[in-house]
Amino acid sequence: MKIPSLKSKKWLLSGLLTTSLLLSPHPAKAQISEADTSEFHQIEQPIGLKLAVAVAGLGLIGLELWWFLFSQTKAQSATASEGIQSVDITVDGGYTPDQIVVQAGQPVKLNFLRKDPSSCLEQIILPDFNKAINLPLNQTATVEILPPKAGNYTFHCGMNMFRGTITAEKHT
Ligand SMILES: [Cu+2]
Repeated sequence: MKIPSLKSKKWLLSGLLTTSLLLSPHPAKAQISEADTSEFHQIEQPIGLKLAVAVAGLGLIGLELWWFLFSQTKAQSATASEGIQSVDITVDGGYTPDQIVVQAGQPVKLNFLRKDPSSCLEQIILPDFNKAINLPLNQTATVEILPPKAGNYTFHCGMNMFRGTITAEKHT
């Protein structure tokens, strides 16, 4: 019984929408009868607006797609040596790389090299591992973590303005 009621709600909504769309040009139509020359003017504007909205929508979709593809290429896998994985992360106006792929259940050394003097990036916080570390300027600070299972773990600056993700994958 739930599904039909949901469908009827949708029908009701689309019905209301259609009605409001049909009703909205009425004030414009009233004006058209007074002056025929204004007809094109009155109709052109909504079409231009619709086109603008459509173009803006497409632009947003394109931007999202670009962002998705772009951020995918930025992901970097940790290099493993004698059972310990390590990643060098440069801290300069954010984190590079900000997406790190590691193996779950194995220790990971995150070597943060902070080049940015802003206090914003002074602290690095790894909430999932209960770690908050101060990063000295122009020095490498190593943070060791052990992602217990596959999943995403985040790290961020002291004010949570810059973020990065550690993706732990299952053993293969
Ligand atoms: Cu910050």
